[in-house]
Amino acid sequence: MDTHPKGNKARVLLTSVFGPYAQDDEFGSRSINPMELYHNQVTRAQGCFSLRMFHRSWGIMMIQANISAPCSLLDFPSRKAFARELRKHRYDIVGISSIIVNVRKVREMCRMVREISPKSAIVVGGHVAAIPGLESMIDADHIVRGEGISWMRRYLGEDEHAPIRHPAIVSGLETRIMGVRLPNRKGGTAATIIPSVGCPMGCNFCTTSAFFGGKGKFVNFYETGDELFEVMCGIEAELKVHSFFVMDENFLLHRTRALQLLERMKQAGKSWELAVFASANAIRKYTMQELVELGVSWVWMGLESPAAGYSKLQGTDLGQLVQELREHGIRVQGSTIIGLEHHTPGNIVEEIESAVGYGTDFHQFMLYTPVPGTPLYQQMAEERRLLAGVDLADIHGQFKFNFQHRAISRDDSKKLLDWAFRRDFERNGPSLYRMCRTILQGWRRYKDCSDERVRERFAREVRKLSSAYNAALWVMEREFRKVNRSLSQQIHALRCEVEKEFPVAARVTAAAIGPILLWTARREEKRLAAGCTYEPPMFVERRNWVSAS
Ligand code: B12
Ligand code: SF4
Repeated sequence: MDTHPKGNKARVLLTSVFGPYAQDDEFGSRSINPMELYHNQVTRAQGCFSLRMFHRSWGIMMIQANISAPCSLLDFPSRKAFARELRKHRYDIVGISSIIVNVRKVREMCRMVREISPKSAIVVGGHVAAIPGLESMIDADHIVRGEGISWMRRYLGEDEHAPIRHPAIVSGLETRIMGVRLPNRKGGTAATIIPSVGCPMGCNFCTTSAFFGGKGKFVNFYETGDELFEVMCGIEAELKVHSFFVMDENFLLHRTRALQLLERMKQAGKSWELAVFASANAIRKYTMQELVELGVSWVWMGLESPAAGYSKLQGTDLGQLVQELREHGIRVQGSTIIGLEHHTPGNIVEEIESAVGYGTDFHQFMLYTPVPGTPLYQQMAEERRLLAGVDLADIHGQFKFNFQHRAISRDDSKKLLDWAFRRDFERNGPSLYRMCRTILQGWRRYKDCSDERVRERFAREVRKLSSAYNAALWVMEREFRKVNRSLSQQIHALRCEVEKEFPVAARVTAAAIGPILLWTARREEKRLAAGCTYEPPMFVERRNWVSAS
C-alpha cells in the first residue's frame, strides 16, 4: 500500500454506516438488529425490563485518536447527514467502518462518495473486510483486514509503532429500562477501555479471533498492567468514573498484566469496578479474592455447551463457577450456542434447560453460525453445507441458520433460539432482579472486608439497590404475580431482605418511586407492543481540525 500523497496533511472522514438500524429496509437494516447490545442479543425477550442502551463505534474512535491528520468522525449518521458532510468539507480520505451485516450500506456509501466527492480515496475497514471477494461487491480503494490504527498511520506516513493514545469513551449511551431514560450524568456510566483486539483461543466460530490473526494471535494495545493503569487513571480523571467496561475478548487470560494492574490499584487505593469478558479457563486462573480485589463486578463468559469440547471450558463445572461468582457479588453474563454439531431435536431442549438452570444474571443465546472469515465458515464451505441465497444481512446468529445442520432445520433454529430467550426470562425473571440478588450477596459478604477499596465498591453498588432498584423490585413483584406466582414470591423475598438491610431508604423509595415506575413500565410495554424502536443519536467529532481550516 502506498502512502497517501498528502501524508498526514490529508483530511480524513471516519464514519460508521448510516441508520436507521432497527427497521427492515433495502440496505440490510433489520428490526431484530437494533444498535443496542442487550436488547439485540441478551434481554430481548424481557419486554419493558430489557436493558436498553447504545454503544459508540469504538474502532473509528480509536483510529481518530491515534492519527495526527485533521479528522472528522461521524457516528450513526443518516444518509442525508453523510451526504451533507461530504459536500461541506473536501475530504481526501473517507474511511468507512462496518461489520458484515451492513455490507449493503457500505456499498451505498462508496457510491455516494464517488458521486459527491470523487477525489476522495475510500478506505473500508472493520469486520466487513472478512467477506471473501468484497473487492468486487463495493467500489473502494482500500479494504483493510485486521487492526486499523497501524494501517491508517502507515497510510498517512506516520509512525505505526507510536504508543496508542486511548480516547475517553463513555461506554453506554441513553440507557433506558422500564420506560425510564436514565440521566446522562457525568461519571454515571462506565468508561470503555480497549486493551487489545482479537483472542488467541481461536474457537472455530469466533469472528473476532479470526479477524485479528486466529489461534495464538491477537494485538495488544497495552502490554503491561502499568500502562493500563496509567490509561485508566487518565480516563478516571477525565470522565469522573469508577467503573470500566473492559473491551478485551479475554481480559483475564493475560494474568501477568491483570495482576500488575491489581498491584497498582492497591498501591493507589483505587476502588474500581471492572466489567470483563473472560473464558472459564481464564477465570479459573484466579482466586475469588483476586477477582474481587481487581474489582471484577461483571463477567461475560462463553458457556457454549459443555458437550462441545471447547478447550476453554475443559475441567470446569460451569454451574458451580457461575454460582460461586454470584456469591461473591460478580454478575455473570452467560453465552450459550444453539445448533452445535452434536445438537439434535432430542437433546437441544435439555441443553437449553441446563444452560438456563445456571441462573446467570444475563444470558445471551446465539445460533452456531459460520461467519465469513472464520475457520468454521471455511469448513462448512468445504463440506458444501452453506445454504445458498442467505442474505449477508441475516448472517449474525440471531435469526436462522445459514448452514445445513445435520439434525435441526433452518426454521426450527429460529424457534429454538426464540424459545431459549423466553425460557430464560420465564424461569429466572428479569435480569435486573437477578442482578439485585447478586449485588446483595456481594455486599453482605464484603461490607466488612478489611480492604477499604473493596468495601467502598460494594457500598457504591448497594446504594442503587437500597433505592431505585428496590422500587424496581416492587414493580417486578407486582407484574409477575399474574404470570409466574413463584417468581413473584422470590422477588418479594428478595425485597424483604433488602428492606431488612436498609429499612428506611429501601421502604421509602419503594413506596415513593414504585408506583411511578409501575406506570412508566406499563406505558413502555404498550409502546413496545405498538412497535416502538429506538435509534442512537448522531455524533460529529473533529480532531486536529483547526489546522485544517
Ligand atoms: C460494541 C459492539 C457492538 C455495538 C455497536 C457498536 C457500533 N457502534 O457499531 C452493538 C452492541 C450495538 C452491536 C451490535 C451488533 N453487533 Co456487534 N460488536 C461489538 C463488539 C462487542 C465491540 C466492537 C469494538 O468496538 N471492538 C473494539 C474495536 C477497537 O475493534 P474493531 O471495531 O474491530 O475495530 C478495529 C478494526 O476492525 C479496524 N477498523 C474498524 N473500523 C475501521 C474503519 C477503517 C476505515 C479502518 C481502516 C479500520 C477499521 O480498526 C480497529 C482498530 O484495530 C464486537 C466484538 C469485538 N470484540 O470486537 C461485536 C461485533 C462487531 N458485533 C457483531 C455483530 C454480529 C453484531 C450484531 C449483528 C448483533 C448480533 N446479532 O450478533 C449487531 C448489529 C447492529 C447493527 N444494526 O449494525 C460481530 C460482527 C461479526 C462480523 N464478522 O461482522 C462482532 C465481531 C461480535 C462477534 N464476535 O460476533 N455490536
Ligand atoms: S474464547 Fe471467546 S473470544 Fe476467544 S476465541 Fe473463543 S469465543 Fe472467541
